[in-house]
Amino acid sequence: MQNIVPRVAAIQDISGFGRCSMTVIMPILSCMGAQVCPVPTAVLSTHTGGFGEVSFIDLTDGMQGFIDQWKRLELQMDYIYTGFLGNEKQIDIVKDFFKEFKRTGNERIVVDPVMGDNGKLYRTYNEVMQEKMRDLVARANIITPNLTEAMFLLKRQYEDRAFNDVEIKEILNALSEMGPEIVIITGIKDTVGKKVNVAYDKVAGAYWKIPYKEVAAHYPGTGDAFTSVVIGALIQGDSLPVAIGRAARFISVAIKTTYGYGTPSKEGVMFEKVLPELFKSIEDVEYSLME
Ligand code: PXL
Repeated sequence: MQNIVPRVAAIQDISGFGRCSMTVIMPILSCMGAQVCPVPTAVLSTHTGGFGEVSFIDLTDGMQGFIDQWKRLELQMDYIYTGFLGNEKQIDIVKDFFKEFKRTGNERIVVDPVMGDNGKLYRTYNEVMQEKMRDLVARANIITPNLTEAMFLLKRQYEDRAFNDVEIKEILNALSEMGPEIVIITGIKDTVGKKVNVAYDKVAGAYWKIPYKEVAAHYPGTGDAFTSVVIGALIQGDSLPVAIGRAARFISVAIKTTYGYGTPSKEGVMFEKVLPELFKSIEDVEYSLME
């Protein structure tokens, strides 16, 4: 780590209501001891998942100015983290951002290829954007797709079924061959009937499986919270499986807390109530090595 307080450049949108992207990432990473340096890609009145017509201010043309001034200031980042990207040009600019701020070689690039869920891509994700996202993923150190996104990146058919260890390892390998040395896939059903997050660390040659309890409700922004906790935990020096285990536990507690109040799921999880989870010991974090 290069900075006394590790820096994370977060290239993300700001949605005024609905708890996703920047409004989730900043508090979580701040709690975990990182300085978040936001590069806002757009400002929206709410996220796009169910609130009707959204007021949308596109900041794509302002992003280059961030790169230019940060370069003049010779700012050094420890992590560069991108998620939901709204158009092709943004992906091009993010690629440029990676090039400019990979200065010492120690910076880690985290790409959460937010493209879809449950076997479907978001409406905005045309063929060109998918191809550009593949190129972005190739430049990342760490990627965190869900199973839907993993399959689209690999140009494979999404299947809603259980996967055995051999199949899981093959998917992880195929994604890491695209470039990233750490691949984390969220939301896979394994053949024992458990929901698991899985990971491959190419340098260590290790495959990990981290179980979690599935909850009936679906809340937006949980992917952003998941990746933020993983980054925060890695910054704190946790191993990869422990970082994923902490992220899974945080999401699970946040969902459990929220579900009980019966609030509309589009309002996201009440993570504000469970931030103290991030300070708890890691002893109950479950994981196993895939042989
Ligand atoms: O959490 C992903 C996300 C980020 N930003 C916006 C979104 C979504 C998911 O729907 O709409 C604006």
